[in-house]
Amino acid sequence: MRLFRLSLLAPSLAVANCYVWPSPQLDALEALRWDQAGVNTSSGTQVIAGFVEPCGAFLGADNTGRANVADWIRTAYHDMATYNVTDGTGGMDASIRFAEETARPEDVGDGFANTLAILGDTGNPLVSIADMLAVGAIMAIENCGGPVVAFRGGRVDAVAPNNPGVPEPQDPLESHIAAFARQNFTQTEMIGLVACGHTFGGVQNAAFPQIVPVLNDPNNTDSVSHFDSTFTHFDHNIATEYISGTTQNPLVVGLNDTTNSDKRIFGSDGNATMLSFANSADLFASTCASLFAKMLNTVPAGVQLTEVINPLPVKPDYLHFNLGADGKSLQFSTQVRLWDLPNPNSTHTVLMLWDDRASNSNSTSTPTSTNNVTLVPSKVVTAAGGRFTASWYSSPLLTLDAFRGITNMRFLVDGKLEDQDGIGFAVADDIVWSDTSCVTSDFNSATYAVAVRKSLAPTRVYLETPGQDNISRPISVETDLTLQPVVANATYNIWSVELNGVFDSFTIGAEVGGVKISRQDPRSLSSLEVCA
Ligand code: HEM
Ligand SMILES: *[C@@H]1O[C@H](CO)[C@@H](O)[C@H](O)[C@H]1NC(C)=O
Ligand SMILES: *[C@@H]1O[C@H](CO)[C@@H](O)[C@H](O)[C@H]1NC(C)=O
Ligand SMILES: *[C@@H]1O[C@H](CO)[C@@H](O)[C@H](O)[C@H]1NC(C)=O
Ligand SMILES: *[C@@H]1O[C@H](CO)[C@@H](O)[C@H](O)[C@H]1NC(C)=O
Ligand SMILES: *[C@@H]1O[C@H](CO)[C@@H](O)[C@H](O)[C@H]1NC(C)=O
Ligand SMILES: *[C@@H]1O[C@H](CO)[C@@H](O)[C@H](O)[C@H]1NC(C)=O
Ligand SMILES: *[C@@H]1O[C@H](CO)[C@@H](O)[C@H](O)[C@H]1NC(C)=O
Ligand SMILES: *[C@@H]1O[C@H](CO)[C@@H](O)[C@H](O)[C@H]1NC(C)=O
Ligand SMILES: *[C@@H]1O[C@H](CO)[C@@H](O)[C@H](O)[C@H]1NC(C)=O
Ligand SMILES: *[C@@H]1O[C@H](CO)[C@@H](O)[C@H](O)[C@H]1NC(C)=O
Ligand SMILES: CC(=O)N[C@H]1CO[C@H](CO)[C@@H](O)[C@@H]1O
Repeated sequence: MRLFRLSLLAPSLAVANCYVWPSPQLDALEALRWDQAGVNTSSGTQVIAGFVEPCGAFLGADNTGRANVADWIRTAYHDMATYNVTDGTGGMDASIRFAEETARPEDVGDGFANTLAILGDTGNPLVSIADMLAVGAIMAIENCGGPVVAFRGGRVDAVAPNNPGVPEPQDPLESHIAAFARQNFTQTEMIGLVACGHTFGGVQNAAFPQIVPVLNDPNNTDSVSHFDSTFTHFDHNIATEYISGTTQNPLVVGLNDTTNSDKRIFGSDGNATMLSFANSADLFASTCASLFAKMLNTVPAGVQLTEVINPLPVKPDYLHFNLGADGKSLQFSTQVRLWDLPNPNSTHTVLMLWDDRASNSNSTSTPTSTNNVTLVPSKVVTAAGGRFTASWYSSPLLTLDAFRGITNMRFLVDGKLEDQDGIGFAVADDIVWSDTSCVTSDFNSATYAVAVRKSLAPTRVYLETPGQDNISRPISVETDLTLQPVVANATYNIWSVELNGVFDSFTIGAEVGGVKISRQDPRSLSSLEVCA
């Protein structure tokens, strides 16, 4: 009994504020937020990490004086800066993607377009562009020397541009104070947020020729005058250099005092805030963590953000299913991500136990089941600038009885039960790929076949592929499948479609009682067997 209590206590502390897996939108946001360097950086939303590190990189070019990380942060601020706390319009909603906004003098420069282009069409309909912009800014901060910034998801993409509202360098101090007040930031918060942002990047000649001249520096071909001496990293040098009078910040020591906005802002409380930052790197970091979170969470009225998304300690992912051509065997494999294991590089014992339609859940503290398999380590990756590790373990390809299927998983990690406080990890085996999917030998035509448990009785079954609507929001493009002749006494019905010359990657969806269900198990023509 004592052991039972202890084993329950430890995970419940670790999973504080975590949601229950599976939850399609939260799973996608959690992956976007926490699966970073080393995890599928060439595909999906994790593409962001590849454009954050190395922190000094700029779109593959060296010596430009620019850094992608600075653009992620400036893009997020300019998107938020339209916020009007009085009527709740504007805020973080990706309205910065509209050409009407980027054409405004307050949004000069190509950094916004570059940043949005990186996101491209990597979208998932469950994750807004605004959420991706927020995560890009957070990764830039965290992975390049800054503090961990709490992330909440659920931003909603604007359908039209917002009113103007980004402060400009030539504006007087009263106008800056008023602009930040409209954005719901006090004067002290304004000083902080500007310093936190301007620890990255600088002012470019191309965008602000009146502030920065052509520098003729082969190490700085875009002629960028940096705000501090470490422009690709988060640190309090923005404050120490300002206070010591050694700063080269072009918005402090610029020749034309009219555009020295940082000088007016930083000095607006007699330097008290900047002095406190110069005196304490820790105070600067913790203040910036709060201010960045507030900036990213400033959203249009009516938008309901999720709770802070913490990493799940145990997260199944990449579940793959294939119903055999005979309809009787079901192939299944999964991976599981274990967060921050002690000694992540040593091999841990990870046993997966599962339930099927003929076995019952066993809720003892050390469950046993003949449905069990040992998972093998696949890779260890890091997140948030090396602060955390994620250890991935994979199952072998299991062959299950199709009728019994799989309903629930639990894990024994070094003997410790991981079952989401008794709930287990529910597995849906109701909409799966069928082995009768195949590609012709010339790779021009493919049959996509999906097996659906008869008990589900969907009205539609379709393939899903990522697309964009006419205002660039991520959507799923659906291709309907046709129900094939029903086989009496089979567990699954087969739905299929034949497509010519289509190289997209598809996931599966179905509509049941007017509700859409989606299964993230992608297949493309190149992953199919050649047709017999
Ligand atoms: C009164 C408020 C502000 C003014 C007048 C201002 C002005 C500027 C100017 C003129 C640039 C140069 C842009 C370029 O050449 O492309 C710049 C860059 C930048 N700003 Fe601000 N800014 C303000 C507030 C902020 C805030 C609150 C943040 C973020 C929290 C921020 C983040 C950045 C970043 C990261 C860059 C560097 C971009 C790059 O190097 O590509 N700024 N800012
Ligand atoms: C903010 O919204 C209020 C209420 O609609 C409006 O009166 C005010 O002009 C707006 N401010 C700006 C700068 O647009
Ligand atoms: C304004 O800022 C305060 C203090 O940070 C915060 O509690 C509040 O939720 C914000 N209000 C709006 C409408 O954004
Ligand atoms: C450019 O950077 C390299 C390496 O940091 C340095 O050796 C060189 O002196 C720099 N050139 C100029 C013109 O500053
Ligand atoms: C200083 O900058 C302001 C705002 O851009 C501009 O109107 C003014 O002409 C500039 N002054 C000089 C001397 O260049
Ligand atoms: C703030 O500090 C800077 C650098 O030491 C100094 O030049 C400036 O006069 C100070 N401003 C105020 C308002 O005290
Ligand atoms: C784990 O191994 C990687 C690669 O070999 C290494 O970079 C990392 O420092 C190791 N981590 C720990 C916690 O030992
Ligand atoms: C659960 O496991 C215990 C211990 O192995 C076993 O005695 C019991 O019969 C199991 N119960 C079920 C419902 O499988
Ligand atoms: C795993 O399954 C085997 C039979 O295949 C069984 O002997 C063993 O007790 C099971 N282990 C656990 C921990 O349930
Ligand atoms: C975009 O599509 C919607 C319908 O989905 C339509 O109402 C709207 O007019 C379209 N807008 C543009 C700019 O084409
Ligand atoms: C129908 O399917 C079940 C489950 O696969 C099987 O046990 C049963 O023998 C089948 N009946 C017939 C008539 O094939
Ligand atoms: C951890 C990991 O690498 N997961 C997956 C990345 O994407 C490929 C292709 O979708 C999967 O096969 C990996 O298992």
